[in-house]
Amino acid sequence: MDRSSMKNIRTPKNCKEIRDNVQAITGIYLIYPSFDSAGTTVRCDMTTNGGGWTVFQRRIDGSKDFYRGWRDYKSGFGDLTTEFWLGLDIINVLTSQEVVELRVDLVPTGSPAIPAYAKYATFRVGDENSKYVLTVGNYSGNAGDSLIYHNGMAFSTMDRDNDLYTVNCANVYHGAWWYRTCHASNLNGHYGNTSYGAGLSWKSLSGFNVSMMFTEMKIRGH
Ligand SMILES: [Ca+2]
Repeated sequence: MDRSSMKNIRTPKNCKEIRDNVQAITGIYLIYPSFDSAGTTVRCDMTTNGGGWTVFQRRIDGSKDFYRGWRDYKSGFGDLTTEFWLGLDIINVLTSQEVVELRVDLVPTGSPAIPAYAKYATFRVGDENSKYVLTVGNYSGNAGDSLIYHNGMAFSTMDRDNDLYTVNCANVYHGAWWYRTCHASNLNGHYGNTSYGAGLSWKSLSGFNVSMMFTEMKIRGH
């Protein structure tokens, strides 16, 4: 088999192209975003809402520490089979090479644990020079819109205070996010923490004292 010609055939730039052309099972795949000829492994959700979603954030069991600094959020960390943050640089590329929608899947802790979602027809993350500024809008779903509050904000981490509050929101709420003064959602917060705003909050669904047991943030081209 001529591997170079294989590669020419199979250079999907995202999970949607994999779903359309190759495979429709949720799992780990190699994609070829425009900047990276070597390819990048990602998790593809091929099940939810028609599939084809490139997942960039996942919390399922608290096994990974998300209280990390700028360099880790820039480059990504974790394990694609369990919990991870894909990385702000790659999120910037994936949301710049085409127009994408964002889907946020949530399962709050509690009984019964009822899944909910928020979808945004507009979603873009800027480059590092912009401090990964968030552009988000055109909400639909049943979780409520707890992201619009963060529209236009830069990303902040424990070691980079880019928010509008007197101190660093990332320190106060044990996370990393597009904090303002400070948040309406905090999905990179402290897993299982039910202190005010410190857990995986999504205010419009369950306030500030419930932490999600499951979160996924994912994108797909229109
Ligand atoms: Ca501040």
